[in-house]
Amino acid sequence: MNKKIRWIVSASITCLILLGLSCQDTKNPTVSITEPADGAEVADQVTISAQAEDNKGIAILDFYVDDSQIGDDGESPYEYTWDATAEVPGSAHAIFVVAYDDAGNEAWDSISVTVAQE
Ligand SMILES: [Ca+2]
Repeated sequence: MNKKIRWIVSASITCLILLGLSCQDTKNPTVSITEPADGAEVADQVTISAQAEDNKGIAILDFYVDDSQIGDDGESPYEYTWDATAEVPGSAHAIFVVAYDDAGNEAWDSISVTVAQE
């Protein structure tokens, strides 16, 4: 191997190592549901709000009610409106929000709410 090729090869390997270290995002985002409050009584159109942060940037938040995804939001403020009008009065429901960063790391938060009696 002549000197020039050897230099190119070693420079390329160094670049790959540096690139890998600087680009890899292994830090999970954080997320918390800010509205409604855990244990709240809800009715009609329920706005679900969440705060999410990440060292590199949030890609998207997925919103779930009772294990079914009802929507997502990719821009702050993160929120989605759940239509609870068809739910049984007095019934309890789990609200679950998952946040993903650009590298696919995730975080989640969940609360439970009760649909108000008529
Ligand atoms: Ca991250």
